[in-house]
Amino acid sequence: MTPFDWSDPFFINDQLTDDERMIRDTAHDFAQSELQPRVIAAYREELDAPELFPLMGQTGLLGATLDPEYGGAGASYVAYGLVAREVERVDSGYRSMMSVQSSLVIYPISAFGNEEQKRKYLPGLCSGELIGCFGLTEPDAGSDPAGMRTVAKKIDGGYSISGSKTWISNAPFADVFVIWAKSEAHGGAIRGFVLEKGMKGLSAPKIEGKLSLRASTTGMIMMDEVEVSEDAMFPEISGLKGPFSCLNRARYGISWGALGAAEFCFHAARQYGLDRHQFGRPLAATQLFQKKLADMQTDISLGLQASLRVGRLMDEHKFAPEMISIVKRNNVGKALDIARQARDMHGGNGISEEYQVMRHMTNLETVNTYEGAHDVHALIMGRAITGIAAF
Ligand code: TGC
Ligand code: FAD
Repeated sequence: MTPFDWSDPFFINDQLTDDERMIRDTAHDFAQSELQPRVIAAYREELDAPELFPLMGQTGLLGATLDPEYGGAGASYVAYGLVAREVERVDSGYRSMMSVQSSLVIYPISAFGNEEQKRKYLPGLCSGELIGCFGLTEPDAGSDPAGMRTVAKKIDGGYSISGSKTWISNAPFADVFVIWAKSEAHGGAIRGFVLEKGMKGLSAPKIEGKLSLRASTTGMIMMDEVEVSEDAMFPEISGLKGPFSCLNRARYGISWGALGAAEFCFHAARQYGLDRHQFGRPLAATQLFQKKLADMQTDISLGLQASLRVGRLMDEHKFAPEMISIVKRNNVGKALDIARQARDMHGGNGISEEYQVMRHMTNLETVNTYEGAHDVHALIMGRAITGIAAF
C-alpha cells in the first residue's frame, strides 16, 4: 500500500513538471529567506517595501509566464500559481505586490500594448526596476466597474484623463500606472492607458490605517487633467473584457496563493496541537482538534487539485472565466475559514503576532473581497448556471 503523506495527500508534487518543481522551490527559498524575516515588523509598522521588487525580479518571480524576449521566464500558469502559493505562505500582501505586477501590469502591456510600449516597460517591470499598479476600482465603482467615472477626453495629439481610483495596490510608489477610463472619443467605451509617475496632475496618496494586508502598500490615484500622448492608449482593446482578462490571471493566482496561507495555518495548528498539553495530553489527541485538522486538510487538498486543473487548462488555452470564479471563491473562502479555526486552536497565543495565524486571518479578509468579492463570484457562477444575471 502507498503510504499517506499528510502534507500532500493527492501527491500534487508528482503532478508537476521538473521545471515547475524547480520554480516552486526557488520561490519557496526566496520567500522563506527574504520575506519571512521581514514580515512581522513590516505588518506591525505598515512599512512600504518597494525594495522587494528588484529582489523578486532577480529571482524570476515577476512576469513568470511572459515570453523571455521581453524579460519573462516563459513559465506555465501552473508555475505562476506555485509562486503565488509560496509567497502567500508568508503573507498575502507580498503575494499581492507580486501578482499585481505580473497579472495586472505586465500581462495587459504584453497582451494589449503596442510594440513600443512592450519594449519600453516590460523588461523593467520583470526585473523589478519599475513598479506597476492597476487602476480599475473607484470610490463609487467597486464590484460594478462599468459605473466608473474616470474619463479620457480627446485633445490635440492625445488624451486628457480626469478621475480618481481607490484601493490601488502599489500605487503610492508605482512608476507605471495601468488606468482604465471611459473614452469620449470612443463613444464612452472603456479603454486602457499607461501613465507614468511624475506626469502633471497625477498623484497617488497612500491609504493609511488598514487592519488587513498591512505589509502591502495601497493608495488612491488622483488624475486632474493628466495629458498623455496618443500612444499611451492600448491600441485595440475596448470594453470591460480588457481589465477582466487581466483579472482572470490574477484571480487564478490568488486561488493558489490563498491556499499557501491556509497551509501555513494548518501546519501551525497541527504543530501547536502536538506541542501544547491540556488535561494531561496533547490538544492534538482530542477528537475536536483532529476533526478541525481533517477539515483543513480536506479543503486544502481539494482546492489545490482544482487550481492545478484550472492552471493546466489555462496552459492549454481551454479555460472559461467561470472556472476561475469557482477556485478563487472556494479557495479563498476556505482559506479564511481555516485561518479563523487556526487562530482559535492557538488559544490566547493565537492573537499574538509571533504565531502569525491572526495576520493570515486578517489578510484573507481582504483577499476574500478584492478581485471580485466572494458573493460576486457566486453571482458570476449563478449567471452561468441559470443564464440570468442577478448582479
Ligand atoms: P459583463 O457584461 O459580464 O461583461 C462585459 C464584457 O466583458 C467580458 N467579460 C470578460 N472577459 C474576459 N474575462 C472575464 N472574466 C470576463 N467577464 C466578462 C464580457 O464578455 C463582455 O464583453 P463584450 O465584448 O460583450 O463587451 O460585465 P458586467 O458589468 O455585467 O460585469 C459584472 C461582473 C460582476 C462580472 C464584474 O463587474 C466583476 O467581475 N466585478 C468584480 C470587480 C473586480 O473584480 N474588481 C477587481 C479590481 S482589481 C483588484 O481587486 C486587484 S487586487 C489585487 C491584489 O492586490 O492582489
Ligand atoms: P462593493 O462593491 O461596494 O461591495 C460591498 C459588498 O456588497 C460586498 O460584500 C459585495 O459582495 C456585495 N455586493 C456588491 N454587489 C452585489 C450584488 N449585486 N449583489 C449582492 N451583493 C453585492 N482595485 C483595483 O482596481 N486595483 C487594485 O490594485 C486593488 N487593490 C486592492 C487592495 C486592497 C487592500 C483592497 C481592500 C482592495 C483593492 N482593490 C483594488 C479594490 C477591490 O477590487 C474592491 O474592493 C472590490 O472589487 C469590491 O469593491 P468595493 O470595495 O467597492 O465593494
